Amino acid sequence: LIEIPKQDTIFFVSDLHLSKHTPQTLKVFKHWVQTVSGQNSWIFLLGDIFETWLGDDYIDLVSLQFIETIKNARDVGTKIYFMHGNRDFLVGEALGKLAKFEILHDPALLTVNQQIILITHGDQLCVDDKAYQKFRLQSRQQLWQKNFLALPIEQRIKTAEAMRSESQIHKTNSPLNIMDANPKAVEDSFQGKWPNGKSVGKCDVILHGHTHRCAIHRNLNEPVAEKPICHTGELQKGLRIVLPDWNYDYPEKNHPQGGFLEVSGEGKYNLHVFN
Ligand SMILES: [Mn+2]
Repeated sequence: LIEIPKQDTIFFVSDLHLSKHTPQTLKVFKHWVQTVSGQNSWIFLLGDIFETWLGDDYIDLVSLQFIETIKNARDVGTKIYFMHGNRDFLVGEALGKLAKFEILHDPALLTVNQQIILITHGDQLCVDDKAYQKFRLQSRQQLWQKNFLALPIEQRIKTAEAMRSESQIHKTNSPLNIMDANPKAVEDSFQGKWPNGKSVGKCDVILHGHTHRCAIHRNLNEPVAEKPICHTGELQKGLRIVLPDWNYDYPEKNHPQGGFLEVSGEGKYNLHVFN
């Protein structure tokens, strides 16, 4: 349980899907990190920051810039946490050391002004996507990861590409609703029962990304604001906030192009969406 002091501000982003094909998104992200950094700032990177992660031993130009950006933020006093997404789940302690961030278990709990926020990438709430959940279980096993990371880099690249196109086909052929958070899984998570059956502790607010369906939901699944331009309020019981994905490189593909959630230590939230 991470306790946020009253005078601090926390910032959450996810789903940047950074790669060599997203120079504009990387540029905006670098600038954003600089803007929000400082002594009383916390940044939580909630998964799929990278489009793929092939191992900490494979650092390309994009990851180099990421490392530098995060390290600089850390050096001015920002606390930085990283949670795995379904694309960058192989980010390891070595990268954490280089960039000076801490890796968080998914889910994690924060307390802000006596409210408990459960933060998660969000993929585990999409329980209806059985094929993905099966892959997730397998790929989070130590042995699977050890074997994958032992492959020569060319082979890792090939394997990742094959997995990627398989997942694209799966997405295209699946009904949209199985790619979203399951209402019952969300309800149970508020009560402290995680989709895998484990007890994680009750929470007041759930915050996640992954689905690319930015929204603020109250009373579980009733949306309060769908794709809001800027939405503010007080943290309260039953709130579920879904972070936007980022995309400055193929803007025709989505709108908004990015955004983040800001929460003050006193429990006020502000969902900023870049259009
Ligand atoms: Mn994801």
